[in-house]
Amino acid sequence: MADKPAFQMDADWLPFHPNPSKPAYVPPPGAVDAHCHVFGPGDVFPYAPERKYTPCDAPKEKLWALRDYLGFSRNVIVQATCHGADNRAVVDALQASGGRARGVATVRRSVTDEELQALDAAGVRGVRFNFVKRLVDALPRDELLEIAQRIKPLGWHIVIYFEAQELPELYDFFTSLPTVVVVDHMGRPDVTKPVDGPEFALFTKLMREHTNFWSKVSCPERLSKLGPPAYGDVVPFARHIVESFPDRVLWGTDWPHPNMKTHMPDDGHLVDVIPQIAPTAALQQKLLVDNPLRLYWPEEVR
Ligand code: 0GY
Repeated sequence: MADKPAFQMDADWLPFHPNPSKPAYVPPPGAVDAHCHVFGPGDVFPYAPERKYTPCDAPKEKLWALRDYLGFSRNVIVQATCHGADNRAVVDALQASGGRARGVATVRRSVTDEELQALDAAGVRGVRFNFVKRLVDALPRDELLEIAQRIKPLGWHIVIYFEAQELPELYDFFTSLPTVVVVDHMGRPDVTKPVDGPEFALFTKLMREHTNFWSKVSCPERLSKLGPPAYGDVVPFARHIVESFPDRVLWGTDWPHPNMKTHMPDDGHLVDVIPQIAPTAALQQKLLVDNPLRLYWPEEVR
């Protein structure tokens, strides 16, 4: 009898690209893919009962192979909602990475100091607060603030994920957070609206007036209406953020691209967008090397 998979990927999901193209763009030495995930494998690291989707397995070995193929040196592995607050898959990957990966975890207020210390020892450097309603049931804000105060002494930061239409309501809460705050995917702008319009202006105001805020200029594949390979409608948004805040931006593949239902990006194409959004070697060095090292490997920065 054939083995039944422990978890069956959602029927409307696409698996990650099996053979991405080799990018024409060559990242600088030491480049960091600062937003990616590992999923399962589900029979070893089960998906969370409260998850809103069941992904394809995307184990660490595949992530290392992609890192090397695309010309990157290191990864920042971000806990995804399908694993809830069970960080074992991320921790396993960090411990197997030989120091070449750091992580962002998800915790609840029930986390103990010993558990936080163990995550830190494994290479976790932040927690993620997710406000995307299709992905999570919202946690009470007092719980998030409590977690923020507990992780601050560790020198960790907070990664926030939200969609642009939610920013007005969340703005004051975000600016009350006591650590560095990294925004996933530029706060998911609606790229059919103007880059100098009021919606994106609120996000740039957040970045300009609160210098503890950083942005990932990632995920053109989620934001674009024009689509691959150039994702040309997302480029002006990302380039504006990179040029305005060159010391507070990060880039990542978002592999294995959870919840992509219409097209699965070719990761080589995503890498080839980098010189469009960071058009000089100096900006690329900050985006891909200097900034992620400052946040995730500060002990290497003099
Ligand atoms: C992403 C995006 C998504 C999912 C998650 O934690 C997650 O489940 O991050 C998404 O569906 O937009 O950042 O990879």
